[in-house]
Amino acid sequence: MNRKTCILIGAPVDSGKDRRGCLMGPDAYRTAGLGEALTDLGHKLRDMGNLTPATHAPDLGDSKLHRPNETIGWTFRLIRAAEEAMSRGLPIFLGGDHALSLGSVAGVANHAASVGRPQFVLWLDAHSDFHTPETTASGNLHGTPLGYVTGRRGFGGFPEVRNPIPQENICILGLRSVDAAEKLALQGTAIHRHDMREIDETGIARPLAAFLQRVSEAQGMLHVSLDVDFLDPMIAPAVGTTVPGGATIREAHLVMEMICDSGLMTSLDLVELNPFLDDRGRTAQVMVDLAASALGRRVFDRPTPGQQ
Ligand code: 6HN
Ligand code: MN
Ligand code: MN
Ligand code: MN
Repeated sequence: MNRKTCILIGAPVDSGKDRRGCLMGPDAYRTAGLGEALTDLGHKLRDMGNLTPATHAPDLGDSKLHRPNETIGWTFRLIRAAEEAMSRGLPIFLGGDHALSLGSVAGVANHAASVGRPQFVLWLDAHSDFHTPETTASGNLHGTPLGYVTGRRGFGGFPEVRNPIPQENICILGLRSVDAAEKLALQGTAIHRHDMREIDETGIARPLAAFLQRVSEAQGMLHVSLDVDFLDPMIAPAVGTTVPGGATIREAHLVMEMICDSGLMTSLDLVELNPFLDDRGRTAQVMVDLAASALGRRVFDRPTPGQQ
């Protein structure tokens, strides 16, 4: 595993949904030892502390959307933070809810375009997060980041997406809760999507290996967005949108270990942790352990079978 400069970017985004608590996420990851886990693996570490949103109009509660202006402020701030961090190392965005990824993904895509490489996104989530502000029924913008970064319409007031992610460069793993409007919109797209039934039937390694192969052949940059609810709630209870039947601890580690073996990951989001709902910090610890697996923690040195 190459030594990297890991840049921790605390983004206590809590405006993407009604239920509060994700703002405590960045400090929970630090408390659970994320920094030490990464330095123990030989990486350099820079902790940028916690960001605040860019100046934005007040949210007056007169919209069907929940706190849209605060999320707009976060998106402006995070695009800039992502662009800056990408030229200095591997940013790890510590959420915060998944509305964080409107900014982190749009920002890393701008960087990829500036160096002439295609951007790919691996979305590990129970949900497809493919709404727009027009299609969302809940009004919760954490359900919209993949809609935004692929350039869907309806994001008035948000920063222009200068480099939309091509649909075929996105892979979603772990799906088990997709709203009717999202399902309809996804049907017409080339987004690679794998639900839990497929993962039960074929295993999680197969779709992931195929995706990583495509990233590698294209010499792409790879952003990984890990939503806590990708995991089964039995092992990761600290999230507001639990859905039964999620990834097991071993499936999740295998995903991270394969990402590590591929050497392709260039940025990472850890999102949706709500420490207020946690059980003695165990969800925060699982997320830290998964990040460590993605960055080189392993029992024995061996490549993924069939690779290298
Ligand atoms: N997440 N589809 C639901 C909604 O409210 O739009 C749930 C969104 C969950 C968001 O997973 O980050
Ligand atoms: Mn609301
Ligand atoms: Mn999500
Ligand atoms: Mn989710």
